[in-house]
Amino acid sequence: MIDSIETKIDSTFLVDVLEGLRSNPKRLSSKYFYNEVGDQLFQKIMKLEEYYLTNAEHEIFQSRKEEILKAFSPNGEAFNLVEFGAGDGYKTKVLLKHFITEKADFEYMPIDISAHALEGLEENLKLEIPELKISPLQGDYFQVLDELSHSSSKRNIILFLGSNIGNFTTNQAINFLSQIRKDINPNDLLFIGIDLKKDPDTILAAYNDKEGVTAEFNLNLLRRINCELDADFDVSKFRHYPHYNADTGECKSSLISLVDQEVTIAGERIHLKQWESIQTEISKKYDLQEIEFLAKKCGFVVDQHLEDDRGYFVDSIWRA
Ligand code: AVI
Repeated sequence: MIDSIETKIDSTFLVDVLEGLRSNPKRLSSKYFYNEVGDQLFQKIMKLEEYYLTNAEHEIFQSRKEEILKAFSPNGEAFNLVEFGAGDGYKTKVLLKHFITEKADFEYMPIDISAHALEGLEENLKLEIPELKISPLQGDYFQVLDELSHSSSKRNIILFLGSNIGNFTTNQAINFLSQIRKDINPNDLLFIGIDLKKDPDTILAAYNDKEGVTAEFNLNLLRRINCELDADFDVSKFRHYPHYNADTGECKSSLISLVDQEVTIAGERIHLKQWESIQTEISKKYDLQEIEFLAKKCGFVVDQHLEDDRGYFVDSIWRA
């Protein structure tokens, strides 16, 4: 049964989902949140009052853009601005516009696995900042970065914004950042946005908004599995459950099964007990000491921490 269905559907997605749901505790990877509906919901989350991360990073860019350009190009040297997973460019545009005004010699290179996302971004930026030199690069981050490091003599500045690093466990973060370190040249920089530890109520509210957009974002994963993997989750029998552990800085989101139930995915039956959870996302928060430890562990030296006024978020500049 599974074999015949597997030929019509994304087999990596299916294997990951089945493996996660056979585990104890059950888990699903947050990387699967981002189908078309998931992308739209995430755009909505970023505009929510409670989701302070976007505004905090936007504020840092707005208030520190001169310093940022000075760090990227101290003597007017040319550079490549390479962004991992650029999204809609809302925050990055603040820097791009400033760099253009200051006549900086740079090329913007957003990298994304999705050609569709890159096309949209390029179109939008060409309209809004016609003078911008933009070269979108489609593919796996590390493959693209490795090729770029060997083919371009210019300094590469890697942007990894929005606390995307928080969606990794500590070990995954160490592997990911060490891989970046391995792929870049000695003069290159990593510019990384990280959400900081703060009042647990503020953090929890960001992942449990009043409008229920984040709940929909989480539940959409089950809808996606229903559509793409021939499954029969009854979404009304699950509840979005975010919880924050101030000791570890981990804000985890789960889906709680409200009843004892069975679901079928590509012909395989999975049993869920009442109140059993499916872990779907980790959004880890750090403090500055932990960030410095992480940088060192991955072979980087921290040059500068740029924080917003409330001390909610930091953009950190790491040297190879
Ligand atoms: C993409 N990532 C950094 C977001 C976060 O804050 O972990 C995803 C998100 N999940 C729920 N709200 C936003």
